[in-house]
Amino acid sequence: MEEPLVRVCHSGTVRTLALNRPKALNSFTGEMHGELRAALDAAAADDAVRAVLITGAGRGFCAGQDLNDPGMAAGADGKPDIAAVIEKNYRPLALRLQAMPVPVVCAVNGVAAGAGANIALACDIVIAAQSASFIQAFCKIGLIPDSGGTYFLPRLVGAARAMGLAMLGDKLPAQQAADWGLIWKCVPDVELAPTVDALLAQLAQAPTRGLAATKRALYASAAATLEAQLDLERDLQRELGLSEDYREGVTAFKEKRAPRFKGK
Ligand code: T3D
Repeated sequence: MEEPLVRVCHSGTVRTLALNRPKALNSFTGEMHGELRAALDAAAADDAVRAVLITGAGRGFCAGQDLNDPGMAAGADGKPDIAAVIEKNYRPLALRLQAMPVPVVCAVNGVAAGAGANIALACDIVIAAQSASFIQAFCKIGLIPDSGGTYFLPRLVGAARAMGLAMLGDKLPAQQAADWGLIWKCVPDVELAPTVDALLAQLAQAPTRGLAATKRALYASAAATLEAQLDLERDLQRELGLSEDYREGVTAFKEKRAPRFKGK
């Protein structure tokens, strides 16, 4: 049987999606995009899923677009039509990740280059192994950071570092990425799996609707006034105040016990 390009595995309430083209450092083909899109849509639609993990098989996380993919769009005139590839694959992927109704953790197990780096940044919490690195490789082939790179980089690390990373394409080691605030955490390689497991266990038992609303509010703040943000916070809290999880959280506090959230 042929290996899937995205390995999907479900354990408890956690859905794991592993990019699975290890010989080409899990670089994206159109086919792999299709599988990832379908897997994310399925996870989003499944009430049994309360956290998603994205990682890579083998020694790399993802080397961005597969530069050998024969499926790379060529326009009618035979010239490359990169906009078509972005429109079909990368744009929907970044937006899908942002809109996931459950937390998405990215475990960066090795090099994350080009769109591979920026798709990691589109996830909610990024943990990297110490041997991993982030490379805005686009400048080496005459392109700009895409897949949200020009959005995420300045917001996460500031304009000066964003510009340096994007214009030089240097390898940023995982520890430095964590020190700069590009990612949540860098851990020794042997601790990546247990750290990620513990994080997923925590997220999968959390009040899922509250986390989804938190994510929505934080993303919205990037382009909002304080007034608009206060309005959004009020509206989201109104909805959450009616949730079962809010009732359970307050009850558990009063009863001095651990809450049992259902994600409802
Ligand atoms: O359509 C569009 O172009 C629009 C979308 C653009 C989005 C983008 O992502 S553009 C950026 C594309 N990515 C790159 O430019 C990164 C290219 N890769 C590298 O620079 C290096 O491979 C790495 C720095 C990521 C890792 O270096 P290293 O020394 O650890 O590994 P390696 O030996 O270079 O690669 C291992 C294998 O993976 C190798 O295959 P081989 O020789 O063993 O058969 C290499 O060719 C393959 N590989 C790595 N990256 C890609 C790739 N094959 C196809 N596409 C790749 N992007």
